[in-house]
Amino acid sequence: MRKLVLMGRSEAGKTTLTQALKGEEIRYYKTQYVHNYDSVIDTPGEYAQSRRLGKALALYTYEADIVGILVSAVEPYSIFPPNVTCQANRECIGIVTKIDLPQANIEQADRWLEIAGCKKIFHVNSLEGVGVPEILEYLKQDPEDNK
Ligand SMILES: Nc1nc2c(ncn2[C@@H]2O[C@H](COP(=O)(O)OP(=O)(O)O)[C@@H](O)[C@H]2O)c(=O)[nH]1
Ligand SMILES: [Mg+2]
Repeated sequence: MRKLVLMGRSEAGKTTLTQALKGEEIRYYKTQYVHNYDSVIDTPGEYAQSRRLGKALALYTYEADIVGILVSAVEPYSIFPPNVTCQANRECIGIVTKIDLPQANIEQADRWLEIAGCKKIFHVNSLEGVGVPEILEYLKQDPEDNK
């Protein structure tokens, strides 16, 4: 199973998705430090939101096989600059969270992730587990198969 590191602003849904991917009971807690689970690395949103901590985040990229860039479907703007994925020397995937909310704008979130440089984008509702099996399946794939 390939290792996934999740990045995104606070409240984007990183911790909830981590719990869903790991099959844990969903419970809210503020992420104060980096949680390193078996195959998912959860990070605090502050890391993605500040330039200085962004460098720290780059280090976690080295520990992972895939970088998951999270944008919730209800975010008012994107924190990811165009082509930011070039800065990671790992494969990057986009993940749109909170697709279940009535005010969700999934197309907008897709567009932001495409601009950030994501080629593959998943849609999830972590509370109900929608879209979670697809991500797990993707992590299980052997990258050699895609060559
Ligand atoms: N409706 C809905 N709420 C979600 C979803 N994912 C996360 N949330 C909620 O969004 C809030 C922030 O989630 P959290 O995982 O802590 O975000 P983090 O700061 O990125 O780790 C919590 O209240 C979650 O219950 C989702 O897919 N759908
Ligand atoms: Mg968190």
